[in-house]
Amino acid sequence: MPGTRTHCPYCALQCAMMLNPSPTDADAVTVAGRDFPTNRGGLCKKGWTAAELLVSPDRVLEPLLRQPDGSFEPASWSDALDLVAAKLRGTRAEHGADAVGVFGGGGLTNEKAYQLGKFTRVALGSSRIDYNGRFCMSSAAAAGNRAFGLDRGLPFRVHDLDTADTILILGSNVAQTMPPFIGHLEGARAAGGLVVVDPRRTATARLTDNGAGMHVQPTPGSDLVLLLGLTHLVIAKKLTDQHYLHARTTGFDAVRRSVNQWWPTRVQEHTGVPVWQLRELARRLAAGAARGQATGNGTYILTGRGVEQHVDGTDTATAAINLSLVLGLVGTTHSGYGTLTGQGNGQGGREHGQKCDQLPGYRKISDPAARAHVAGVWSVDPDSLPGVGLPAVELLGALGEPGGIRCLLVHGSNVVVSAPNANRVRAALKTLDFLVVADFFFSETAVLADVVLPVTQWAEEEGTMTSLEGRVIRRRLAVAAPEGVRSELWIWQELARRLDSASTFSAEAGEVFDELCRASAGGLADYSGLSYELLDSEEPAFWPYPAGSTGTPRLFLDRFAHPDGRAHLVAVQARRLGAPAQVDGTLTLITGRLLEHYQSGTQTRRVRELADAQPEARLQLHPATAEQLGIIDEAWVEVSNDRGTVRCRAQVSTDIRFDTVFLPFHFAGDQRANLLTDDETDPVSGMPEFKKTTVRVRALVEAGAHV
Ligand SMILES: Nc1nc2c(c(=O)[nH]1)N[C@H]1C(S)=C(S)[C@@H](COP(=O)(O)OP(=O)(O)OC[C@H]3O[C@@H](n4cnc5c(=O)[nH]c(N)nc54)[C@H](O)[C@@H]3O)O[C@H]1N2
Ligand SMILES: Nc1nc2c(c(=O)[nH]1)N[C@H]1C(S)=C(S)[C@@H](COP(=O)(O)OP(=O)(O)OC[C@H]3O[C@@H](n4cnc5c(=O)[nH]c(N)nc54)[C@H](O)[C@@H]3O)O[C@H]1N2
Ligand code: SF4
Ligand SMILES: [Mo]
Repeated sequence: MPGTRTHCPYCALQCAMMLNPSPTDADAVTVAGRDFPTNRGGLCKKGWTAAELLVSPDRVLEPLLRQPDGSFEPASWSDALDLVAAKLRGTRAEHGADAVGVFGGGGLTNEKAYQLGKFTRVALGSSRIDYNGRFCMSSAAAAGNRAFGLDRGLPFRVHDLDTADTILILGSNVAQTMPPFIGHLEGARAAGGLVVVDPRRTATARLTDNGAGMHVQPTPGSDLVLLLGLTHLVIAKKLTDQHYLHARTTGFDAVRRSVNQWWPTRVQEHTGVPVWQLRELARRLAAGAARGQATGNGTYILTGRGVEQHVDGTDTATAAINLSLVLGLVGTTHSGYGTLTGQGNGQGGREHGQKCDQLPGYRKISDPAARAHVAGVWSVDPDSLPGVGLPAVELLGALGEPGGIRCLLVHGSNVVVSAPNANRVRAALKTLDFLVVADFFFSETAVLADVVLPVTQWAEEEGTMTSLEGRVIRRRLAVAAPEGVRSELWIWQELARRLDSASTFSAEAGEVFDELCRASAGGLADYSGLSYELLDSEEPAFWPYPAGSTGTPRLFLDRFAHPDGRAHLVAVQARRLGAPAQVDGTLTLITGRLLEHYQSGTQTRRVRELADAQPEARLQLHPATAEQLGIIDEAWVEVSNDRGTVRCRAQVSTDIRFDTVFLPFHFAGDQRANLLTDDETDPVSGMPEFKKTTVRVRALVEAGAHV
């Protein structure tokens, strides 16, 4: 039997792989890397082990209904869906359509993301849908929209980076979060042009160790000041690209004035980055940009969650864009700014209607023309479509509140582990009248559900994903799904029918994709020229891809997406200078990822090789801090603040600033980093503060006591 060409189920790099029939087990497949411009046959260990989960003994294999005594009992699909439909109807009748909420995910295919948005607005009539991309891409997306008029994570191809002269990476640990990606940094690295900004000396930061690279190690949350300071230096030293600013942008004067006060010693004071490093970095970026114009080997600025997941994340991403614009990098043939999208379909998942203010094609639900177009495709009255709903953190905050949400459907997120202020989220979920979780495993969120609906996994379904470079790719069915599980497209079709929906819902991925393409036509994320046939030919397919076009590998070459065709520099200010941590014995906690685990860990904690390599959370802290607190490597510690307490072992390491500690967020129970994080959000994007939390740390036993 021939193998199946597909892509990895996990992150946004969407490495290409083959799924081949297993020689030993007729029901199983094995994974092999496949040549593709992004991964060139390479995979990380999550990708290599991905197929194990298809045959995991932990799989939920039939719908489960909670019983009055709290236990779960299996049920038939028709009984389970009848019950869900009855509860949805009852809630709507008693409390109104907005009392039903929907929480989606950036791991869903484009077809599912689109259908979930339509199902919520049409079959449920509710405005209250949002998704976990709010925790992930929202700040960068908001910054991209206001600067360029369009949000595509990388407005260029990943392999365009291969020939770069200089690459500045802020707050991303790609060496662990997208390992094959670092192949594309090799050129800049060899040229001594790789610069990594991270409070930790990560595997990515260590790539700069070849003599000429730079690792800049600011205090957490100070990147906005750092970027304002770099922009100040570029302007003060007259290193801006005046011709570019004049021809292609607006807003430079306001930005020039806004960075005036950020002279290097003041930036040093607030970021901990030495003046010499600031000057050197500004000089390098400008020299790289100038060289690029002659050689075509460009300069790129890339941001990740480390700088975006803050309450000033939108402004920080905006400041990174402003710096790129004053250097003349964006919308050229050889340079650029980009954000590294995270989840498998983090890009497509934010284009087709899962966001609370959005309709397919990256349209605004508040725009009458967009409503009319999409309502036409759905054959419903535009006035029947609800308005803007609530962004994720507010949506979770409305659970069980008066006038809030009584009934919630979760598709593709494990909020009990991954949402900020996890104690509050868990308590709020328990106040609901009815919680439905669709998953393939008993996630920590599914455990709280009234109904668990078991769904197909990646290799058991057809669909499309849009990768971090805006390339639409095919996910293909390689194995039959276990008998008792169903696709979400089928589930929504069945529920919509039971709810007497005004529009029809197909359960065929190809049909849903064709409808999505029509709904997106004329929108910013226009897919109307795409089809499964074209994608199956493996022709590169970068959106916008209007009918009759051949797609857009590099965006903005002629114009930006604002009506005036220009990029907009937006002046931003650092409002959150606060006292440095440690003044009263507190430390700054940052959270993030380990190579072996994916997100809330529902999947990777069930893969033996990955769980053995990283079985539990460990708090990374500096030896000097550890000594002060009487903590030795591997000893148990307690990390706490007003919101919660985490207990885990210590990992003493010089790879982190002495005033900062780090926890991965992949673990459950009292090792959830999100027991500590705050649910305060960025006012523009709704992004919570995941990367800067004040905590106290203490040893749970005297150092050495248990040796
Ligand atoms: N192994 C693995 N890979 C993944 C994922 C996963 O869960 N596991 N998830 C995928 C998803 S959804 C995403 S969004 C991406 C995320 O990919 P990344 O953005 O690379 O991941 P993070 O580890 O969250 O954060 C990156 C770095 O930001 C640093 N950081 C923290 N605070 C600050 C700060 O204030 N300033 C600066 N400059 N840096 C800071 C952290 O030390 C960390 O090394 O990864 C994707 N790939
Ligand atoms: N402290 C802290 N918290 C964070 C972050 C951080 O850096 N620090 N990062 C944030 C970021 S960037 C992200 S993206 C989020 C991610 O966090 P989550 O939203 O929790 O993401 P996953 O763990 O991928 O959850 C997906 C769940 O859906 C299931 N699933 C996968 N595919 C499908 C599908 O197609 N359908 C259905 N129904 N279920 C599916 C999986 O089994 C899993 O249980 O976490 C955020 N939380
Ligand atoms: S880098 Fe991402 S897409 Fe590639 S194999 Fe690893 S998890 Fe999968
Ligand atoms: Mo993410």
